[in-house]
Amino acid sequence: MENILERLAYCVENGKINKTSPYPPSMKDQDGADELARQALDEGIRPDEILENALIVAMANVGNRFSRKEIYVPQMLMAAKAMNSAMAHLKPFFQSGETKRKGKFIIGTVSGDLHDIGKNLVAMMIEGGGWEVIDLGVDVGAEKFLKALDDNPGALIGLSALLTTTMENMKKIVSAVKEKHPDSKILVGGAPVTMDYCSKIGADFYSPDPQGAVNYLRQLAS
Ligand code: B1M
Repeated sequence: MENILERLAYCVENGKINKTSPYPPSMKDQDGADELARQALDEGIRPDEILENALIVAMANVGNRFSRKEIYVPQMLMAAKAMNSAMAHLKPFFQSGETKRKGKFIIGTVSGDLHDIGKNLVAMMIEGGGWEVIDLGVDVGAEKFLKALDDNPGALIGLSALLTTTMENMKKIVSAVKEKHPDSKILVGGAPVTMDYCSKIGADFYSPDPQGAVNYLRQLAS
């Protein structure tokens, strides 16, 4: 019989939120990520073990399948919802400091830009990768990023831009952050962004998809 962490990982990967959620139809009336995460904690499994051995594994599979175009945005969003329902049980342990995370990641969509679907996917994958995510939302300018960095020294930064017109603001934010914190690491992404543009504006890394972002952070943390 599969152990509880394997079952939890399966629920997250397949977007099964809780017992009453109808998706996916093949798992109707079965426990979902919500119930299984609670049960795993009740069985005495540590929150960091649940994160490492169920949620991170599941989200890495989701990310890789998405990169290979085997699944699409709707499946990824369902996986995100399932992960969030499990994370709701784990968060109090991480927030109390009882369980450590890999580090902090500040993310936002740059000023002038209201697109947040891709940014939210990246945030969710990075959270699933074991990081604390500080999501500043959309239309975020340099000052807000700098304030968040002051409040969370050493945090990594992620910028998302979907409009060619707002890519210029990405450049302004990178310059402002690098001027004040030359050692900071900035990851950029979004449909019009390229590796070439990333190098041109002095950011540290570009990823076309959430999994690339997770891999970059993992490599920095190791
Ligand atoms: Co807008 N929009 N939109 N829009 N919109 C686009 C981006 C556009 C390409 C549509 C088009 O004309 N074909 C076009 C941009 C053209 C350009 O600049 N080249 C456009 C435009 C012009 C506009 C408006 C100006 C329209 C108008 O009002 N005249 C306006 C701008 C508003 C503003 O931001 N100030 C606008 C508004 C909107 C809505 C509000 C209606 C809505 C956004 C809703 C929301 O986000 N909450 C919207 C939408 C939905 C889109 C499209 C249809 C879909 C974008 C999306 O969510 N894609 C888009 C056309 C399209 O892409 N087909 C379009 C799915 C998402 C998962 O992908 O965000 O690329 P994406 O994220 C990917 C990767 O890029 C990467 O990972 C994600 C998963 O793979 N990634 C990162 C993203 N961020 C990353 C960060 C990283 C790493 C990877 O590290 C930090």
